Amino acid sequence: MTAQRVVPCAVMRGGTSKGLVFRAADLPTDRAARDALLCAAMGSPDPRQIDGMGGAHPLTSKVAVVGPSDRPDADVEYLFLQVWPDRPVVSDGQNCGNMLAAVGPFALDNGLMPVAGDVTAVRIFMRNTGTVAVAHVQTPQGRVRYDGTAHIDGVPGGHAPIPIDFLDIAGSSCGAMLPTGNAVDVVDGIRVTCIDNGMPVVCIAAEDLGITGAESPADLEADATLTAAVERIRLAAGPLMGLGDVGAATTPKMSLLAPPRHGGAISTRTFIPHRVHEAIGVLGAVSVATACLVPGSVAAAIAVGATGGGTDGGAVELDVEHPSGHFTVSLDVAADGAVRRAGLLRTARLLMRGEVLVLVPATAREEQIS
Ligand code: NQM
Repeated sequence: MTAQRVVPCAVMRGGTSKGLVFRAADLPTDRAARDALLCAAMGSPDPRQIDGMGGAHPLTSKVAVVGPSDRPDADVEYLFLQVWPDRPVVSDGQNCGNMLAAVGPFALDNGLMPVAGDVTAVRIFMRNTGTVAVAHVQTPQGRVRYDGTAHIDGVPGGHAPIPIDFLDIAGSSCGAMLPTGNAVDVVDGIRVTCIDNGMPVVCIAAEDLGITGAESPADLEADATLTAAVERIRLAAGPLMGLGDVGAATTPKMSLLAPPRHGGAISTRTFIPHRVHEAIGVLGAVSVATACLVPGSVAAAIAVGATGGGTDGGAVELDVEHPSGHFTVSLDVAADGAVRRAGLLRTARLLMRGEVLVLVPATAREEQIS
């Protein structure tokens, strides 16, 4: 008989994503044991994740692992893990800027670092990419505040604002911001821009794939010819971007671009990489916004009012349209075109705290926890 294992965790919304947040010390250190536990906790593999906490979509099947950091430039460390709903797979191959928004509040709520005034700056080392983000968490009267009036598209209502700054994230997965060395490559007969400013993304003009770019995520997912073309390009672009065989990977993301329709700089529909995002990933949006500033790129040819690069010290604000609204990214661009800082707004909320129960054989450490 396999007993139910009991593991402390919180359920949190981070930006437009949702998932389980664990203290690193509460999970097995053995990777296979950890992944088995997380699959069981989420109810994977099962497209409906009916026997677990997952929401049957990649955006609601996410895990953040948070622990203290002994790095001089960070207060806490964050490991993002994507649990595939329909496969017994847990991947650390990508970062997630949405679940990142939950990390600061979780660290403060769980005493991983002290509150420091009305707003606490939490320096987060993101283990997936080896880069640092700073999240500014509302902490009046010594406690994390979740309520407020800040709104982000894709989440109903208002919440406490969590401005986040990303520092030096160019090439964080691929080694270079333009991993192929080119602003444009031709892959499977289609012009693309491969870029990594925090997230590997392949930018494609929607019209080059025979669509307008205004289609709904459901309509795009139902278009078998389109999805096959997008996947062919992805599989070919992965090795060119230094990511190797990406057949089983969640990157690169595939962003189909069109002229803005609602006053923004550019319109997007993003495959992540097989489902279509209802909005756009945080670092995905940063990479697309950055592509708009790269002279000669597929994105720059489509974007409206996107200028930057060469304006040393100036912040450029870019409004990335997506299926459920806008995502505004602020980029600090150096004279040589390098992006030094990306800033954006997220919100997060603690939805539930307690313990998750999983049917997996216990490790010695979990025996102690339970
Ligand atoms: O790009 C979805 C999300 C993400 C990732 C995805 C993300 C990011 O919206 O930083 O946030 O692209 O897989 O959570």
